[in-house]
Amino acid sequence: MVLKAVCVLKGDGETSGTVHFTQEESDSSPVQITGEIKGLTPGEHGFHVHAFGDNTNGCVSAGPHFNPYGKNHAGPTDAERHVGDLGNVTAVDNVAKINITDKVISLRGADSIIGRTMVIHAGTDDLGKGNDEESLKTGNAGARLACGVIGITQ
Ligand SMILES: [Cu+2]
Ligand SMILES: [Zn+2]
Repeated sequence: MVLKAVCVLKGDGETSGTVHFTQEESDSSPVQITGEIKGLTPGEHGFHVHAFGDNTNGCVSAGPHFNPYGKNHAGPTDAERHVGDLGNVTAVDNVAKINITDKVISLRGADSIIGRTMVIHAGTDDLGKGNDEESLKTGNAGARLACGVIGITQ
């Protein structure tokens, strides 16, 4: 069965959006991610799955990047990365249109992102290439503008 999930991102400011996830039958099928985030400054913004589906204290409660295998932070195409590392999305005229296919995240099994939090950041993710300690943890992507818990939909 095809599995679908959705995430509504909200924050303290003007940034908001909706992201849809679709995965075919098998656990190892890639996940198609589509959607739109508005209220962004033009340019690249870090976009990750964070570990916890907890927004009790806003996006901070989502914790670090989803990293079940204790890896360093990197970009989505790197062999070693956090499961949650989806890289950057690019805003044009304050809107980022999202169309990503990712082979590492899943909607099922150990790498499932269901019940975790999607975060959009104020700054650009350096994809682990920033030559400092923080680059290997967060990509120096800066403040969390908006976030939302990823849930199953029909
Ligand atoms: Cu993040
Ligand atoms: Zn990461």
